[in-house]
Amino acid sequence: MLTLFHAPKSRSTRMIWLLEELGAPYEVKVVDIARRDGVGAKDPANPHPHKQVPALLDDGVLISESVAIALYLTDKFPAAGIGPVVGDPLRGSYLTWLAYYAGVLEPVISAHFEGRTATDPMKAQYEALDARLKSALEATPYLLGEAFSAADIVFASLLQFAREMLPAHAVYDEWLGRLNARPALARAMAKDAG
Ligand SMILES: N[C@@H](CCC(=O)N[C@@H](CS)C(=O)NCC(=O)O)C(=O)O
Repeated sequence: MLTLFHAPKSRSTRMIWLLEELGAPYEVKVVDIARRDGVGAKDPANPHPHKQVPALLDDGVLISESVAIALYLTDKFPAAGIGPVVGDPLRGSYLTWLAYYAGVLEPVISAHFEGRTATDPMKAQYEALDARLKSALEATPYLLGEAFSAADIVFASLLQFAREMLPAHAVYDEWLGRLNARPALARAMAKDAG
């Protein structure tokens, strides 16, 4: 049995969306987290090493970090077709986008959130991130091309949470429009509050 450790309106919300897209059997355990505004506290019931969310337990195996969980789940449920598996020509692109999210987007967007992207070198990194995402989405409707994937879930969840983290542009809004229409997202939002 898969158990997702979750806090409403957080980085674990997108994992409910992913589990819904996969049609996976899972349960959600809501845990408290220490939020940026000072509300909440680290929850001893949360197995995450830093008491963050998301965390996933799969029959006693703990997986943390959003992109690791996304990759683990799409590999575990390949029939859903939203995470190219080893041997698929799109596997390289899939791994690239997931690693780019964790290694580049998260730190650059954190810097932007904290007002540290007005001057170089963070300004150049922020602009490069924006340019790379825009050019991918100008070329194809989804990050991996013609088909939706878990990479879209991971990246789009940032803009669903805070649209202003990337500059205004129709290509982002049209992409979000396609994703926001997905029934699995609606189901996930209904479950988000626990
Ligand atoms: N790199 C982690 C970040 C997880 C993270 O920062 N989660 C936030 C919620 S959105 C959290 O648990 N904050 C509480 C804390 O840091 O103690 C991931 O992507 O899974």
